[in-house]
Amino acid sequence: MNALILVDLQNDFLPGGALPVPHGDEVIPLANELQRRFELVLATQDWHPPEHGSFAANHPGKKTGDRIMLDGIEQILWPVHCVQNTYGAEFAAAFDTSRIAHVFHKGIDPRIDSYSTFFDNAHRRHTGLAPYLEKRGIKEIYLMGLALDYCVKYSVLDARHLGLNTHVILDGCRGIELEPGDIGRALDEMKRVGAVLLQSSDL
Ligand code: VGL
Ligand code: ZN
Repeated sequence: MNALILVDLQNDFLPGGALPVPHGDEVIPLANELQRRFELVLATQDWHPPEHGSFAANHPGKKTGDRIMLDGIEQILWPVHCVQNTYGAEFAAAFDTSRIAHVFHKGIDPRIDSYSTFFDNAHRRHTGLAPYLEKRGIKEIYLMGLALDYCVKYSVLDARHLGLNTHVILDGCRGIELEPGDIGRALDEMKRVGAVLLQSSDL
């Protein structure tokens, strides 16, 4: 069995949101359409408490884009985004969530960020996605969503680490490109670990 994993299609990552991914809204129609083609559809939500350590506002004197050490690992500081139970953390209104079997939350621990939908950035805790897939015998996953150079990339690296056959639907992704070239480097890294990069028209 295969699974489609729809990554972080939340208001704050869309144009007008707190941490907008340029053109992020453009992937929603594809997310809606592709769900019919998969036996299992899963989704993730970035889901931070207000005191989360990745928010620049929680570090006096620091600003978005600064890098700090957070509980022993390097952290880029972001604007306040995807705060649990707020509008910004909700799925985009145009996103059809009716076929989603389960939603996995990440970034809940205030002391550590979690770009990956599998593990936090230091692999201290998992989100439950890996055992969920294992229990159902799912070895083939297809990912799309936001942001290509953060959540999608780190999810793909972890998925390969777990030995999953991992496919990235490129026209279903958009990147932040905080530094010029981030998207290109993310594509290279995902390829290097053996992920299959494809277009929805290849499905
Ligand atoms: C993400 C930055 C901060 C992501 C989450 O899901 O790509 N990026 N938090
Ligand atoms: Zn976040």
